[in-house]
Amino acid sequence: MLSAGWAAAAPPNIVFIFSDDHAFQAVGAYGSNINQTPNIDRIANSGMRFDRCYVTNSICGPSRACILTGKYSHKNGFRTNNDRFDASQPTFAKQMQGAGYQTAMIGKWHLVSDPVGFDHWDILPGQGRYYSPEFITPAGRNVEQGYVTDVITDKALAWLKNDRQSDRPFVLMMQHKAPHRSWEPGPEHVGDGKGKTIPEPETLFDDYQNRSDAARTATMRISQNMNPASDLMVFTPDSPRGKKFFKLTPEGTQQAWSDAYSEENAAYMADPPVGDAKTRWNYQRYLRNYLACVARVDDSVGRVLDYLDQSGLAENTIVIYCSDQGFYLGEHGWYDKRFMYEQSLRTPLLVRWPGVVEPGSVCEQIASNVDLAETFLDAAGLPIPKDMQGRSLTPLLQGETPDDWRKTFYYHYYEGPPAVHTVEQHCGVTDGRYKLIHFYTIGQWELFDLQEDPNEIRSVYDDPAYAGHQERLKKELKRLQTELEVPAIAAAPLR
Ligand code: SGN
Ligand code: CA
Repeated sequence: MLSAGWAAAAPPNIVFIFSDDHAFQAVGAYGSNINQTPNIDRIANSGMRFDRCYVTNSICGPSRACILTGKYSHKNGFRTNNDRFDASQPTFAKQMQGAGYQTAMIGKWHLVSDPVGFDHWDILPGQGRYYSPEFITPAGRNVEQGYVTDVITDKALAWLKNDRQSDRPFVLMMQHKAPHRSWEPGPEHVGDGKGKTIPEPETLFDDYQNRSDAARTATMRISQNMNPASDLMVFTPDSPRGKKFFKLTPEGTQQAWSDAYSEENAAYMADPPVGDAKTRWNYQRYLRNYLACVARVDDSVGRVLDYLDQSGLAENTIVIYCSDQGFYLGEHGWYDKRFMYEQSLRTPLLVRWPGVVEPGSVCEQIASNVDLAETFLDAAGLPIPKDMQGRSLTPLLQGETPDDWRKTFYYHYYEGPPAVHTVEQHCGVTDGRYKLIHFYTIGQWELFDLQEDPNEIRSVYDDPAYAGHQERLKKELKRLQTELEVPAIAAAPLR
């Protein structure tokens, strides 16, 4: 059973609340100027906010595989969303289950093979649906009525109430689909934001100059790459998209939807905006829907925190809020993720651990999704396998920074064109201020100084004033590739 570690006297439970594509810019605790997240902020207020939590590969499946294994994509084999997770490999879940923890995985999984290492699993197929979502369990498939964020929360609470064994510590992974594209708000929030104007980011009209070709060739522009009907809810109830949508929604949704959108949609269809006006219109509608999806995730967090309080579990339960990666909310004129630029490299990470984490604390050290597996094992007092590539966050959570904590971070994105959004493959290194990116399939580099250029709109690669940093980071990139055993990429063709 549970091994003798520093926490073994009363091994803590872990509730891991995960969302999909939730940008830190849309979290109150991170200083959002576009929305409020009072419940997610409860975790920050009673725990620690990580301001530099970087993902190893900013995309869904790879982030999940990284979290399970504590390894980079090239080690766990899940580099792109087209891969299949090799479920025979070690994961923190298997190890914790083997040590006596009760383990549950509920919600979005996206790793193709069935979950292993979980006593209970109830997952969405692939991306899942917002309304009337289908779920897969070991016993088969079921379609559930209602809105996906609510259904996942209900299932997680039901597991805590009915299936949890009080004599075992547990790990509950509650993994939301929201706020992933196609940004369909739930019934409670469908009217949110009507008539309000959301502030625009400084780089909404980015011209993609002074950088490599990669930013310019990516197809994730709010101005051009959004489909009005499927991305922005510009449809009528009797149009093909409208019919498809309302077929799945509960009674009453159509009225709420009509109150919220039909007038604006009619105006849009009569006289579609063009040029900058189109970008602005799309941005407003995109953000309105996205933030309404976030609002329900926030409600879900509130329900779970309330239950932990009421049940008395809160005291010995670590609660984590995290997203699989960051997201563009109009920065660089974009939606989606993938790039090593800040908005998608960083993901929100908030950790509450009563008696261990100082309430309201902030950590600026470089943390990562690759650290979570080791953190869970360490918190449980279990040994950390030598081949995991992250590091337990427990010292940081206790307010101490080990002298040899990482000063730099390696990133690698593999899902290049022709995959959706046509973002060139790249790898890179950052020390939190300077960032070197190598788009190796097109033979181009970028270097950013985040202090001088926080919006990352002017690469200083080959600028003599930055020659020292360029040289230093190139060496560091090589050093990290060697340390992390990244296979040589030199063979990749130059296009
Ligand atoms: C879908 C989305 C893309 C998104 C990928 C990956 N298109 O293909 O916009 O980048 O998922 O997202 S959609 O029209 O189907 O919404 S991820 O979070 O799973 O990596
Ligand atoms: Ca995602």
